[in-house]
Amino acid sequence: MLPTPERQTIATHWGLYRPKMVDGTIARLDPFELDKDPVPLAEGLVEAHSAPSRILRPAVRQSFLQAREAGRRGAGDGAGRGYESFVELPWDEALDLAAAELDYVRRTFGNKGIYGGSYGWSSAGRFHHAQSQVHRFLNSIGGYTRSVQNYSFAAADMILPHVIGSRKGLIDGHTSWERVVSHAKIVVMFGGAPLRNAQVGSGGVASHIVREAMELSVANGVRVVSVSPIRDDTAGDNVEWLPIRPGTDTAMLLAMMQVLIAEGRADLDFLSRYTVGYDKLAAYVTGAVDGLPKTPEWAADICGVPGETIRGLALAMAGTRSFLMMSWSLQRADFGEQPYWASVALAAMLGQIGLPGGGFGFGYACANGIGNAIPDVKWPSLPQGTNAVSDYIPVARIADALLHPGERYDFNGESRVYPDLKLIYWAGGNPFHHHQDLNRLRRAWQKPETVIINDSWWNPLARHADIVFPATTTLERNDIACSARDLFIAASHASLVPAGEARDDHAIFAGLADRLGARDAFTGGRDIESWLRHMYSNARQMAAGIGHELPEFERFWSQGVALLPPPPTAEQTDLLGAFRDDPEKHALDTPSGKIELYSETVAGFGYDDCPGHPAWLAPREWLGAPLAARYPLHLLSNQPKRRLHSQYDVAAHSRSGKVHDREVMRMHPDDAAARGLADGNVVKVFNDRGACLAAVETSDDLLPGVIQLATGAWYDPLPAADGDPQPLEIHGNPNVLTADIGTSRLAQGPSAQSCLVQVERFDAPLPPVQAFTPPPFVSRLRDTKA
Ligand SMILES: Nc1nc2c(c(=O)[nH]1)N[C@H]1C(S)=C(S)[C@@H](COP(=O)(O)OP(=O)(O)OC[C@H]3O[C@@H](n4cnc5c(=O)[nH]c(N)nc54)[C@H](O)[C@@H]3O)O[C@H]1N2
Ligand SMILES: Nc1nc2c(c(=O)[nH]1)N[C@H]1C(S)=C(S)[C@@H](COP(=O)(O)OP(=O)(O)OC[C@H]3O[C@@H](n4cnc5c(=O)[nH]c(N)nc54)[C@H](O)[C@@H]3O)O[C@H]1N2
Ligand SMILES: [Mo]
Repeated sequence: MLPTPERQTIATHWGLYRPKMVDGTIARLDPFELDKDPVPLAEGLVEAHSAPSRILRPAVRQSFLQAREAGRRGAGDGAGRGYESFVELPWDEALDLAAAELDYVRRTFGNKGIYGGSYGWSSAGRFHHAQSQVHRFLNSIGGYTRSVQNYSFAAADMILPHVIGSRKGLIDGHTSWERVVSHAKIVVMFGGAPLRNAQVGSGGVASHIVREAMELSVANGVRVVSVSPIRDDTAGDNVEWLPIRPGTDTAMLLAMMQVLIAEGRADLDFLSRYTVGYDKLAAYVTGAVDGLPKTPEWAADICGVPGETIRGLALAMAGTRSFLMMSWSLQRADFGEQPYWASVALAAMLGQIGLPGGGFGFGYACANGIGNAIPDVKWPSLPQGTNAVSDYIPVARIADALLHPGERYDFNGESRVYPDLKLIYWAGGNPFHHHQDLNRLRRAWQKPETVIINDSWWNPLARHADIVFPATTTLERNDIACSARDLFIAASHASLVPAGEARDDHAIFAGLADRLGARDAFTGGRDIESWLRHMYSNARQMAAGIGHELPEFERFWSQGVALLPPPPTAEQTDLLGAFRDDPEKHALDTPSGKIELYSETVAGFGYDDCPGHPAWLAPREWLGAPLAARYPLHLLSNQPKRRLHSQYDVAAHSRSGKVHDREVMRMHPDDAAARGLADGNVVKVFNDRGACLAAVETSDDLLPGVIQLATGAWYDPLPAADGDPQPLEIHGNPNVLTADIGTSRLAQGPSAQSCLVQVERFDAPLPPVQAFTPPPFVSRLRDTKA
């Protein structure tokens, strides 16, 4: 039996909370007492627990059920996905049906016909982490086709190993915030450092650190320059805003290199000792190879930052301790590999990599915890078992795979073939949130024979499924939370009774595993309590390994939170500091052992969309593209302030940010005036891929020509009874507009930020938003003729 907690705790991706219980329900969620900067995202949690759109019982799409009950399956089964009514079924029947579908596919096509990538953030607890559960389950029944990479930083993830031999400085190994703002005199942030985004951290957050870091930069007199299309990406008295056209950072970075070379300020000692390929890159930058010197004036025409400003910034960075911070957003774009490679190259020319608070790093405000000073520890997670299927797809190529099975595609030097996916199982992610070009995804999504999902709400993913299982939420189950970038391990105590007939993902998968002869392989012979005790004992061992004793389980569970001490400032290291100290002993894992400004490997792939050194490649869509004549506005679909992706969009905190129930789209007053628009007007945002409605908010915090519509409004297309391939989306989901094209043949990452649109006033009567109303339910029809 788990002990009754003295101090109840709930762990979310945006913080730890102490629930105040009154009469068996949560009256209030107070932030964890040691959080220096708690955030309001938990406000929706309790409300969403019993929202009308909670999934209460297992449900099956009507025509899918009719077909299966009539013993039919085949092409066209998926045509009604997204628009049909559902039939609620008793648990046993729904589990039988799902198990039969899984069994049919594995017997007929092999386990490779099951797509179980199931990308998504799930919830914070490590045991009930839905992705780990679904992977463990699918492995226990013979495996599945998986996905690699993520939507966050796929391009970076693929290019950085070619350049610095690892992903250090992307997800871990960062020079700490503390060291940056204590040592650097100038910090240049491409894409800024939005506090908005640093609200969250995957796995949870004990204390939010970015506001304090920015305050310390003011106190220390650090010059902070934010190079970004949006001013309020970065807050602070010391922030200089350099507005830049989206997608053009590489041009500016190349021009900064050109200045260093032309002015004799490139650090040739550093370059010769620690890098290879400088000569080839320099020949491109100076124009020796193509007759086009990448001067600040050349770059100014592209990026809109004045040439003198670019020159001044390059020289300022060369003259003092400087740090280059790149947000992940820059690489979720056409040729997103380039700005990242270029930033490493610029940092190398500045010669400060590995010095205290000098050099470069990525994503410092993209999640709380990046740049947190933490010891090198590995917190426990649920073991996922072994996957007997070796095939995979790059995660953002899902629609390509569904539409083009058997076709070849390039990926990081390999020529691969898209698998033939027959069944999709998704738990803990929302592709109708995260994927680009949702009209295309909807077409692709009709192809598989079966779609099974677990979720807690009737969100767009659930509506597009055949079999829907109701999953419990964080509030309804006991769990353990910890984050790879933080110093805490926390209990997450079950505080509310599950809504309706909701079950834990673990119980859902145990029920399926049972039917497929894999119960023991899936459960490992443990119940939930013994899993929690087991995972915690792994954490204790890990902590003991770095000389720290965590409390024994009973005390931990009772207190709710245990912390590791941060490493003393004196023991903190800088990214590539060891390499700088001894480049032979700490050689990088690149072919040369050094930083590769030119990569023979990448050049050898022969990709015109990712050549052998960083280069300016004009994106398909940007303000300088021919298409801008028709679609003159650059859409940035950045992260939402009031929620995590699509999560809890149903609750008041997120909904209070909407106007006329629509998501707010910000635009410059000049762009609004040119279209006769005023604050609060509802507009249609459109391009050749689709159209959505949104409410206008004017702001001179945006560069003219740029509009901003955050992600996460639940996809709400008008019913396409007439088969309209591009139904109007009425809620404000930008992914009906974004392009579903890989960043390059190297990384095949998502490129959502390269997106041109037009905006016009929407004068027709406003269709009511349906996204938060569950789909219609019908009772089961036994008559299945037709
Ligand atoms: N245009 C555009 N698109 C983008 C981005 C962008 O910048 N622009 N950003 C991209 C990025 S970086 C990311 S990471 C993705 C995020 O995309 P996702 O991670 O897919 O988005 P979420 O809304 O967090 O989806 C999580 C889903 O899991 C469900 N869930 C939560 N907990 C549980 C649980 O315990 N069990 C089960 N079964 N389900 C659970 C939630 O209800 C929700 O439906 O979006 C990407 N999409
Ligand atoms: N509140 C909240 N926080 C989140 C999330 C969330 O859903 N909600 N999602 C989390 C996740 S999964 C991720 S991966 C991170 C993502 O973190 P980021 O990648 O940093 O997220 P964005 O908000 O897309 O982009 C930040 C800013 O970059 C700027 N920008 C966009 N394109 C360009 C460009 O071409 N050049 C320059 N210089 N600037 C550009 C935009 O002004 C934008 O506001 O955020 C995390 N934080
Ligand atoms: Mo992400």
